[in-house]
Amino acid sequence: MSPRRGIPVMVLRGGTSKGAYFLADDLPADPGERDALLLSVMGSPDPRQIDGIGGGHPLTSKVAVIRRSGEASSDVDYLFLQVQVDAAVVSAEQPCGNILAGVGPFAIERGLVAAQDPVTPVRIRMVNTGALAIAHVPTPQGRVNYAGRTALAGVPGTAARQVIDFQETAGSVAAALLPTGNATDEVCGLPVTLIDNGMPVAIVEAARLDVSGHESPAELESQTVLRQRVEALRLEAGRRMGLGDVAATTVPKVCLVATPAAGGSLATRMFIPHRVHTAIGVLAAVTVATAAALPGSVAARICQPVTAAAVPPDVIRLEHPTGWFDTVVSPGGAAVVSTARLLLDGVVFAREEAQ
Ligand code: NQM
Repeated sequence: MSPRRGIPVMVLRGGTSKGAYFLADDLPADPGERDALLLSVMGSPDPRQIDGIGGGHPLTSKVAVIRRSGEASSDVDYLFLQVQVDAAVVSAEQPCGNILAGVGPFAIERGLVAAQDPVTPVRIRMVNTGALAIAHVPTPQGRVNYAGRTALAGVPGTAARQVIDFQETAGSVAAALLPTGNATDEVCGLPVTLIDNGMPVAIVEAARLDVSGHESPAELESQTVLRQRVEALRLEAGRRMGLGDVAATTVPKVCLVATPAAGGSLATRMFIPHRVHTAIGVLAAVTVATAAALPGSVAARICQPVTAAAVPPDVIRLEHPTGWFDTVVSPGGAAVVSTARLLLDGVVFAREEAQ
């Protein structure tokens, strides 16, 4: 019997998601073999992922594959893989800005990037879309620091503040920021904004789908007719955005927007696409915030000036089911604040077949 071989892995919380982080060199080079291994490691397909390290929800069934970058403009390449929970599917079609928050720390911990004092800028090429992110990782005395006072809505406690700047996000998966050329289109008889500034999103007013947009994810997920209407809208949005038949993919997302309830710019409920996000994806938030600043879009018509205290004037504050998320959008890109935490550094084992 050959000796059992574990695969080196780190598990980090990145923003409001959690993922398994691997060095590309520790995984099979062939994408088919790699994906089969990852399905086994995460425990898919199975709603509970009981035989793997996935958490039984899309937000905890995520993988980051990192390698040193071959380009002068970036330090590391980050390939994001969404491991579907209840299907044997690993998809590279979407990026993930939450898991991104763990990439800089992982790259430093694994020696791909030399740490500086007190902050290390890590230039990350997001392989899924080609966009560039610069993560400013707190590294006092040359060591990654996870502890800090920054709270992220949807994450218990506080952690070290990590500013992430995004560049070249427009038209990340679709062909352009506004793939149809319009700020608003009619999709399935409803006004919808089809936009991609890091994540393809179809934005629709919640009231048009007969909900308030302030429901909990569980309340929205329990409404079968609503879910069918959202999926029909998504399939048509995908076609109109030039993404073809999106039935089996995780993009575009569908964002229900409504007037804010807590002093923010607008309320959001994000279908990702079959579960409802417990918070909001980072690049999805950048995209919705961009729409909020775009005259004529569905989001801009609903967006309100922020009234919450101590919020800088250039911030778009998106309310979500567990709080809020702030984005600053500028013509050249966007900036967000996130946090990450190293949870585990070890080896993981794939399922072995009986001989
Ligand atoms: O939009 C979940 C997440 C995401 C995506 C999803 C994300 C982003 O929160 O940048 O982070 O939309 O499937 O992990």
